[in-house]
Amino acid sequence: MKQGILSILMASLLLFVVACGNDGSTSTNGDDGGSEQEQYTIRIAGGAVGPEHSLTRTFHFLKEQLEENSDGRFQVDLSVAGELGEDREIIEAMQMGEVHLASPSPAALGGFNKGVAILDMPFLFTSRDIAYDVLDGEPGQMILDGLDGAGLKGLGYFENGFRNVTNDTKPIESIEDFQGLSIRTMQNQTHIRAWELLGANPTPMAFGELYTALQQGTVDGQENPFGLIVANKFFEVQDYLTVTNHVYAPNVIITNSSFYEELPSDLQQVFDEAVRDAIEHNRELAQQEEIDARAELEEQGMEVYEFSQEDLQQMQDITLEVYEEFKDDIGEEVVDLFLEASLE
Ligand code: TK8
Repeated sequence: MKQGILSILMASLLLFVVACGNDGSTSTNGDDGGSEQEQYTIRIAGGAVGPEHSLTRTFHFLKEQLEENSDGRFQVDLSVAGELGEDREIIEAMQMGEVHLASPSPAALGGFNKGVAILDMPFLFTSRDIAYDVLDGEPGQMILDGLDGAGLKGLGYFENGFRNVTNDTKPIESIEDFQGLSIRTMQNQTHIRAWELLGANPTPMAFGELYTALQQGTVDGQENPFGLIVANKFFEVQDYLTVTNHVYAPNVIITNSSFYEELPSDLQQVFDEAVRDAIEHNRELAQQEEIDARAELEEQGMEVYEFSQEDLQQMQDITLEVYEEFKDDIGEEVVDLFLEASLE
């Protein structure tokens, strides 16, 4: 008799526990409109830029901000070591709703909005103050708005930094030294063309392939901000660094627009504020990283050369041709707006 009562009690307890576990508190991304206690998973994805790079550290900061400021209603998963591939694969995953926040380089977004290519143009921004004013102002917002048609929502800009040239063949001390060097570029036509005009042999490839390509001598050199050169240990396979600051590179922060639109308004506000705080934090990290990384590259034994003002002016004059050649492709209104704003 007792055994029978015990079995009934255990079965009832099990049913009660199962019932509690199905009260709708499972996390969702707002597919059903979401009640106020609904939880939302945010997957942040990033390419393999290195665990200590300012962008990776910014994603960890953003995770903290989103989870803390939403009282846990946002649950953030980080895939920021290239687990989901490089920028292009990440953007595709976002369009499929599998990624909810990322900050690819403009080159990877060029297929969704031609105007984005203006952000990677040579010598567009000659200082951070100008870059921040333009990116955070009307010109930058125009580019973000241009992403709407691709199911993406542009949120703002993180900093990749000023790009500089490394190679393992010879010191690059003037423009003439670019002649015949095979330089890896991002996969965008404006960079390929700029390096052709400078007399180099541009080789576009994904960032994740770059270290091996440098190690195997597939390319002689590459160009990236000091922080990425250090975080990916390119100094192990590159002997010479030339400071040109030829491009100020931003990363474009994006979310999946339907994910964002389905958030309750209070969580949209938490989301927006967290991104704004992350931008400020990122720029502080990136500025300090540039100083620390350049010192690190010298400590690692790289020979560092700086172009003279005359060489920099010559490099800028030569690459100005890219603006003419791509003005129609990028959009005359965009090019003119950015050029006017960056000269103010
Ligand atoms: C990192 C890249 C990198 C970019 C490049 O995923 O490809 O050289 O500068 O930031 O997007």
